[in-house]
Amino acid sequence: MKKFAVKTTALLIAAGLGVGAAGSAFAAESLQDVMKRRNLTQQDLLAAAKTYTPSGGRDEFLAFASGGQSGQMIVYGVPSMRILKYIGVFTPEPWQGYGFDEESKKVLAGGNIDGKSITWGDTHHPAISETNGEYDGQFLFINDKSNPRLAVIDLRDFETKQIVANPIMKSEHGGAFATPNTEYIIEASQYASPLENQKFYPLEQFNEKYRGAVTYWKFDREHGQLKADQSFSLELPPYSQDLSDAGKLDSDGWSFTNSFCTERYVGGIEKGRPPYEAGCSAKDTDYMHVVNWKRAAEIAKDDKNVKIINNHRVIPMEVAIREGILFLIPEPKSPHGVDVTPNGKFIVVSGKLDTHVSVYSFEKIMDAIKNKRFESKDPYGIPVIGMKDALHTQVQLGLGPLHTQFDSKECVAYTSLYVDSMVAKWNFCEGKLLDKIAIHYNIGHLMTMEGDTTKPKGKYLVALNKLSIDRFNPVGPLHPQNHQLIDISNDKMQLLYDMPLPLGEPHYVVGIQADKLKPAIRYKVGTNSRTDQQHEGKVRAGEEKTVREGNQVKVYGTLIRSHITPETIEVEQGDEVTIYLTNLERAQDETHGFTVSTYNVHASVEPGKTISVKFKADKEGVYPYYCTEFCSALHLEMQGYLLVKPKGWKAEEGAQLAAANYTETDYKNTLKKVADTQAVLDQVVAYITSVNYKAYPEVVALMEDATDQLGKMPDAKAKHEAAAAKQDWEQANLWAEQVWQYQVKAADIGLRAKTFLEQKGAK
Ligand code: K7E
Ligand code: CUA
Repeated sequence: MKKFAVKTTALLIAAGLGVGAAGSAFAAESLQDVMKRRNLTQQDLLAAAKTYTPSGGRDEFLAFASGGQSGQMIVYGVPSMRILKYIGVFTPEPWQGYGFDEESKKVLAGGNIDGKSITWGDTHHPAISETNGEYDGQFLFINDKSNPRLAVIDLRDFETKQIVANPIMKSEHGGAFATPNTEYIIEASQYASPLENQKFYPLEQFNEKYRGAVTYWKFDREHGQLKADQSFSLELPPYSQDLSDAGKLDSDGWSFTNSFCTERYVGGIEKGRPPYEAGCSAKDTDYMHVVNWKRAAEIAKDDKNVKIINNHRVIPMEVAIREGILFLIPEPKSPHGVDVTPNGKFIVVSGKLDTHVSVYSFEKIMDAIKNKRFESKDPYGIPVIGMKDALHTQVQLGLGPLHTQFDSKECVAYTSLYVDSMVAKWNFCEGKLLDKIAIHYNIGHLMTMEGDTTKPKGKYLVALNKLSIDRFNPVGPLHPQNHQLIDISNDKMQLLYDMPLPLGEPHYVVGIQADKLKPAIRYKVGTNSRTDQQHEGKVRAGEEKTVREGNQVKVYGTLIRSHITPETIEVEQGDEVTIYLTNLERAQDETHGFTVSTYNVHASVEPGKTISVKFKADKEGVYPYYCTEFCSALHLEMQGYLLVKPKGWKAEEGAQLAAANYTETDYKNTLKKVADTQAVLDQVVAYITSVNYKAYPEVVALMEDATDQLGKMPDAKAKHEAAAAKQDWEQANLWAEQVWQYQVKAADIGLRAKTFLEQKGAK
């Protein structure tokens, strides 16, 4: 450590590059100079000042974006638009061992459908758990449109904990949407198919045998799990159900799901008919489904009200009609986006092929239902409420309205206009257009901070654009996605920043006030992070062991800077090997990784976590294993060998490891180095203990780690002294070197603690 620093400085001086000289050359440039050199306007500077986050600064909001066809999620900060994390969800994500250690493989296996593993997903709509209609920052949900699945991510560690497959759908789009207290996560089908999912029915039987559905997944907040046995669905007509939203406040207990292709058009060219796009958009209106989910949840509990399909409780349409829990309302031409206003009084629907947004009044809808004022029934007998009986207002916004989000200012909404490539700001109470801003290009969803809750936070809007065309340096025919940040704190919207997203096409993103999140610093030692339980493979320092039962070899090991215990694993060809590893670190961010050459295993082991990797040692040979995360100065030395011996192999009698022939002088030099380092260490410790370091939990954790490292010193010291007494300079020197290793690691931690305390101005 110290040695490296000295060397680098010496090199710099030798090269004649004083740090001060280089710094002052830049300091001479004024703001005006920079503006001229980089061709920046006053407007640019203002935008920069609104987004720039100085080094070490934090963002006010965090955004969770779906990764579209990447099957993952992307976390970034607002307003800096800095990407903070990719979360592996439906697709293996090697950097965090997702899909390469046993614990995460189990999570992914939860998404198997009919026993088949599906390692990709089309993630669309993230949702944050809510309490009383407000984000509570505890859990995140995301759907997979292609393979109808839903995932749960715990926001304490930003890891995926559960994936469930929908038992009756073949595709789903209208998820995930949380009810105001996260009682249920709503998931609606998209392309109708037979609910039994097992049998073939020809397209000619579409109207009779194909069905849509909406599933209400029960969420058990205490265990952070979706409960399949307490979940239920509502059978729906074979319209293409689209997005959903849960009612809130006044409309709590109800949910709204729109649809397109209520023409029930099928066939297309191969059946001698026009394509789907023509047949599915012929009518002037489609239907919004209005569901009383609170009543439905009660009804679903009674066996006589449900059909059990694939072990799942489904309320048939006739029961829903009989019980008065399902209604339809016409909505204009190929609707998309259904968004309940923060006060819960209105439902905003956009028609992709209409220039209006339609604002429905929940009060009027309830009035029509109460007075049985229906204009007709659909072909399945579902009562249809007349549009005029439900509409509050319609506002002409522009071409291709899609999605709507809300401001902290009362009655203010923002709607994306796909065809116009604009965002419209408007007032949903008075039905008035307020402002428009051009975006680049073809916006899909948009997001305001906590903009789909009962208490939107305003300030920023992110436009999720479908094309970026000329916004970035081209990187081949496929350009990055573009999230554009817009300032909405004033009457006029202002474009602030273009952010390229290089991982899939995010459809939707949710933004939460960052201070609502309370991510953990480390796990309780021995935690299986995917289940939150103590891991069967955990061990403490000194308890490491290898156990063999038949051809099953289980290695119980630990990781701590810069050492993997054990450093040699010997097995026979054909053995089934499981390696459990516990990270014993307490210091913040002190993660180790683990892999074994060519066995396709990898794990990311954060402080306190226990993981396991499993493989069959099917080839004889020598396989290095090592830590994959640069964790300390001697990270590269954090290594070991898996030795796979052919069956029946015997070691040669008296064979020995090669020695380096260290001398007494080497030993003495090492002792000197140890003494010098101790002096540095003493200074650091003196400083830390001279201030109130105990007031800082981060530092207390670091000190525990340092004490751990130093605690190992006496043993190594006794060993080098004993070897020296026997004039075994080889052993003496190496054990003295090991003492120095412990010192270096303690010094590394100590210096980090010291810097931290100095920055915090500890007294
Ligand atoms: Cu409009 Cu899948 Cu939410 Cu895309 S959906 S835009
Ligand atoms: Cu541990 Cu690198």
